[in-house]
Amino acid sequence: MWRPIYSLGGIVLPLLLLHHACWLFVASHSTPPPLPLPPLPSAAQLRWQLGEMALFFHFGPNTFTDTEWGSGRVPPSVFRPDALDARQWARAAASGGFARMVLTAKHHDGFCLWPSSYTNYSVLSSPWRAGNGDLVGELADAAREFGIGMGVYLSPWDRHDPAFGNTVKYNEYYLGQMTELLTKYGDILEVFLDGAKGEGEKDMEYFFDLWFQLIHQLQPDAMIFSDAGPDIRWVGDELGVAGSTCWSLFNKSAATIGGTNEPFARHGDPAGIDWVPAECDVSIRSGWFWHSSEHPKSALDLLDIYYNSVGRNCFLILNVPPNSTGLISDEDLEVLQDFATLRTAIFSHNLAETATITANSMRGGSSDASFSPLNILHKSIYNYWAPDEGESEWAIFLHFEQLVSFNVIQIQEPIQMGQRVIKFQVDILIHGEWETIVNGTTIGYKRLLRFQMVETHSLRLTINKSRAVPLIAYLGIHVDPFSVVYNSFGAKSSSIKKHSKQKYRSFFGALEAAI
Ligand code: FUL
Repeated sequence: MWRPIYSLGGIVLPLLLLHHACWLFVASHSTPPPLPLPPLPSAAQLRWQLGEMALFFHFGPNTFTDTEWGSGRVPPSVFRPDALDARQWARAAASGGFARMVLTAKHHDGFCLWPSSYTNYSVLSSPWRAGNGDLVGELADAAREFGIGMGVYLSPWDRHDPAFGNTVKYNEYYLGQMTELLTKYGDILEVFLDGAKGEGEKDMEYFFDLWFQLIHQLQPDAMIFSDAGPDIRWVGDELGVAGSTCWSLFNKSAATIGGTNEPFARHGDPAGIDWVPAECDVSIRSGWFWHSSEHPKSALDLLDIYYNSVGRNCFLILNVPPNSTGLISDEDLEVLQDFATLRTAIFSHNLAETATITANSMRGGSSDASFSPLNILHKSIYNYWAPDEGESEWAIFLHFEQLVSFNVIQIQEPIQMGQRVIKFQVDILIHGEWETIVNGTTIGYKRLLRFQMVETHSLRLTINKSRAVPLIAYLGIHVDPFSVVYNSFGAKSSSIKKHSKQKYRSFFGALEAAI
């Protein structure tokens, strides 16, 4: 029999209230992320940036003739790397922490490291593998085996091919070769376009727009590198050093290939409408090609370069030229391994993990943990701290139970949401007063800051100025006992260069004692 609902009295009413309470509970949903701030990186640009570093291989006839810029008239018979093993190159990249490899498939001398069907000036005419070799193919296979990306350098300036100087003919030749490289070897993730051309060389026009369209059509995920992008820009020097202010924002239309405006390349443009982050190219030796008289930089030099490139919102492409046997020399391999060990020693310990972390504001309020300041401990840019809208200064506080000593800070923005921070500072509490240890400008993907060792119970990161509400993805607090000028072990560490791995190990001991 039907009865009015109210007549059930004591049972239905509480059930109804419970139902409504549940609804209210379910309805208190999370706050969505703030709006991304354009320009934004593409998926391929994000993938490239997260990889942080690539190895660059300059290799070709120059390796055998002690030359940097080959004339294009050297006979292919000089190319005889009898012990060549592309797997050794790829292993060095993978074990050294490099996400990609880029090979000079053709340098300015015009010699092709793959059997191009448009010229005989290639491996085809050399004694290497009895003229049946294909170095681009061997390296692409090795890259796949070791799980790293592959890229190619195809020099626009060609000192061998007779078509160079004839605009239409040479553009046809160049695009024919580009098509071979981008269709025969699987995924190609970077195309490095070098703007160099010697004085007094023949004049001609490169059809860059056509090149870019074809490259993206054949390899949609390939990053095209040049002075002007379109995907990544040259940083403007060959030292591996970016500007201490470095925006991934840029204006492609204001840049020309082969006519770099260095300050613009180094710093980017905070008002730029294009996302074109910088890549820093530098060689482990003074030359780009291998010369028996040259030796590699030290692991400490590379660490310095890392701070000034990856640590300034850039990507590092480190050239390690294989020698005339076709192998990376042992001394270079040792430096690469030591460089990896140094980075692990410094960055695998984050003192922030021992802190109590708070912030002056949190998006969604205290009942919603989605944008909590605790997110800064996750090693991912996809979890981040977001303050509420409407603040004019933003701060994260770290309190340590025990006194902590450190001399490096690592900060990351979630760049998938756009690059935002314009100005920030880091303070520590000393005898009840905040003292500034670092003033900085841009952060971007990763900012690494070194300073003299400090000791404190409390640290504050303040964002003073930002293009929109600032977002922080990661905060690392580290000890670097190796960098000479920034640590309290200075006297000892200056001698590291002269010593072997053994010596580094004793400094790792010092590091462990310090944390
Ligand atoms: C320069 C070239 O001239 C060098 O030989 C080297 O390839 C370097 C990466 O770019 O412009």
